Amino acid sequence: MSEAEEPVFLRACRRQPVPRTPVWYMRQAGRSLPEYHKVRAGIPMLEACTLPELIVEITMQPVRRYGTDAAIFFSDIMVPLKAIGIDLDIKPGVGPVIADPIRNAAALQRLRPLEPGDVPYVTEAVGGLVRELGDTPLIGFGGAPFTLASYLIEGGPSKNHDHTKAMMYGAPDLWNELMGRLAGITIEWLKVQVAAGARAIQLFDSWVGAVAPEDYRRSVLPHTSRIFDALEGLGVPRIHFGVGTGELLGLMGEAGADVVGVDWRVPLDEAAGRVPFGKALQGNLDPAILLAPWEVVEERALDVLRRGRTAEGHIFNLGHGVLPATDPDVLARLTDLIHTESAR
Ligand code: 1CP
Repeated sequence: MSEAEEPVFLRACRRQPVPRTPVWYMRQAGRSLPEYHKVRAGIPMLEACTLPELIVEITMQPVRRYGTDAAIFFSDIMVPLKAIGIDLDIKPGVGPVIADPIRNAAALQRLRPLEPGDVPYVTEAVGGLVRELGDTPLIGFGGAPFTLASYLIEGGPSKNHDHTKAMMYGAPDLWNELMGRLAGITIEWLKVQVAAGARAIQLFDSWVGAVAPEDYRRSVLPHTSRIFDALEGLGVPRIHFGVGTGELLGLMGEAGADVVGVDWRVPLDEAAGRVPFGKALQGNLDPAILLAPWEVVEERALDVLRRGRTAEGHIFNLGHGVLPATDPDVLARLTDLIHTESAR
């Protein structure tokens, strides 16, 4: 395929001209879709992530329904940690829960490197998806070290990340060892997906907005940069996303991704001025807006589109994941709106 014929999603990631703005949604697969609840019934989340046929079906569901410009692999950021033997579960209505949180050097020994043979179902599922998807690119993804560390140290979802920050501030050697091991695991996890056919990757640092810029620079950036550096030679666009990261957008840009994800708190024209030169932006409609009447959705979505035009490249998305209560028909209408209006 010549470069001119590459899918619009990949071209926007590379800051090339596009005939219309590409659209996909974080959490487009999953809880907001009735067909998802149907196929997942009775199958625990982590088990679902090891079943290639089910992974393919769930990943395809939103692509079929909405005609999004990219698919996101159905898995979870915790799957590679489960695969190396960490005792964890994903509890319905809660999220990841770790049986024995990692808070000292001895516990760190449980974090061994990931090998491709630990996740054969990922290779199989990505291969199956590449066949099903045709031209639509598959986005592989993984958790960034800070966000994974937070789950491992806190033992589950956390509001203030107290224990995590206590280690970051108070035990820098232990912190760096933990972050280094997690970066290594994520590098392997992402490489497996790209080797099997994923055409872009997204690194989720969902909770890193809790960290101040100087601490991000000192304690997070080196580890995250290592991941983007390790993937550079693979030739797939790299997307970097976090929530509440308005003050970190410049530093996240420095970490090395091609595309910086923006949540709904910073308008895209403002965000474009905060990231270094040479970055595309992804975002950033507040997911809660989809619960408002259509006129509101339309007005706000067009505003995102307008502001996105000031960026070097723009991929339309929500500022965070689709909320479970979202009406899928609204997402279908939104996708059509973005496709039509951005082509004018
Ligand atoms: O049973 C269920 O349906 C559980 C809900 C669920 C789903 C559908 C969880 C539990 N994970 C997932 C899939 C998932 N997780 C995807 C699928 C693809 C898609 O986006 O369509 C992705 C990309 C993730 C990534 C993920 N997991 C992130 C980063 C993205 C984000 O939302 O910020 C995080 C933080 C997790 C942890 C996690 N897993 C599940 C939940 C509910 C959570 C968050 C818990 C918390 O609030 O801390």
